[in-house]
Amino acid sequence: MKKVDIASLLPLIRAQQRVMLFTHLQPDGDAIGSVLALDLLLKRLGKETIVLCQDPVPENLRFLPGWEQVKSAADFEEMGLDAPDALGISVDASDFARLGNVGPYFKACRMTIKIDHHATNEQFAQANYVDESVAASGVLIGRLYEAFDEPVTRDAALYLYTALSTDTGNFSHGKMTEEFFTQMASCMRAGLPIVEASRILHLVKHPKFIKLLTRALDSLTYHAQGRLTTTLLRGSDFESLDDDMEYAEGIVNFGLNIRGVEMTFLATQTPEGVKFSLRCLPPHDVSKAAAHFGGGGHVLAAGCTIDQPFDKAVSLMREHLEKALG
Ligand SMILES: [Mn+2]
Repeated sequence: MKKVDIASLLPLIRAQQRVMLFTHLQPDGDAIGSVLALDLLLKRLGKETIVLCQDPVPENLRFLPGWEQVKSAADFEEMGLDAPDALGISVDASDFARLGNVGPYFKACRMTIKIDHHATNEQFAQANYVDESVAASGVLIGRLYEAFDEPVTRDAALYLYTALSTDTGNFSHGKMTEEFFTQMASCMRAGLPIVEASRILHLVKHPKFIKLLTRALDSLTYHAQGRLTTTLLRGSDFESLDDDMEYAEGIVNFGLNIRGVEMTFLATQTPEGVKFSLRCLPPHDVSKAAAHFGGGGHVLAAGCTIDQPFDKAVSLMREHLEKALG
């Protein structure tokens, strides 16, 4: 369970012919982009590989060549393979629980490596290559291409760009460095169709998202002299609570990205109670408010659930944040 540098990964990878790749449940662009880029690299090194993830590849990432290679636990069982003589590599999963139902296959591998960039980190592999200073796990995979002296091809460029642009909100936040843009330059050199890909990844939204966004913005209210906003999604705003909930992802940011606003929340009615997504700008800290109500998260982005009637929960949170703003 030790932390290692990139140089010590190379002999571990060279030593194994079969490699099983893993990424986290509810995979995002960094998860899928990084794991497919690594898969491609390993295939070029002559390895037999398989990629496992608990959840399916999201629809907006299905433009990536070979996305179908990401298999579920059920797919793997059907194939009738077994793990023990393989090298297992986990990519972009901060802790073991994030591997979900494919975790046991990782644990069953003869040798395990973890590659990740999260600040909160569980070193659950035998060799852990963790670097919190990079914006995306994709940057670490880019380093592996360099270390193995393998050129970035057009497909690899699509994968790496997907990883790097997803975790930085299309190059608008996160740990963007000179190395980060040098890797982007390699992607451009390889013929990355950046305009088409960024449209698919970052501009085009699902009609269900637009519908929920409309409802949420309709409810937008200013408090604390315009420094705090609130947006609401009630049960009646969803066609079907289970199916539509995932499309509300990202809506909370619209309440924050308004001139003069320093803090916001989106309240969503769920079967478990009222779910709050909190966002703020420095020097504020919404993780404290989330923790106060039994949730958690980061300083600038946090969440919690309050098991109260909708309007009651909303005013509890609003009053709490008004106090926090001072
Ligand atoms: Mn990531």
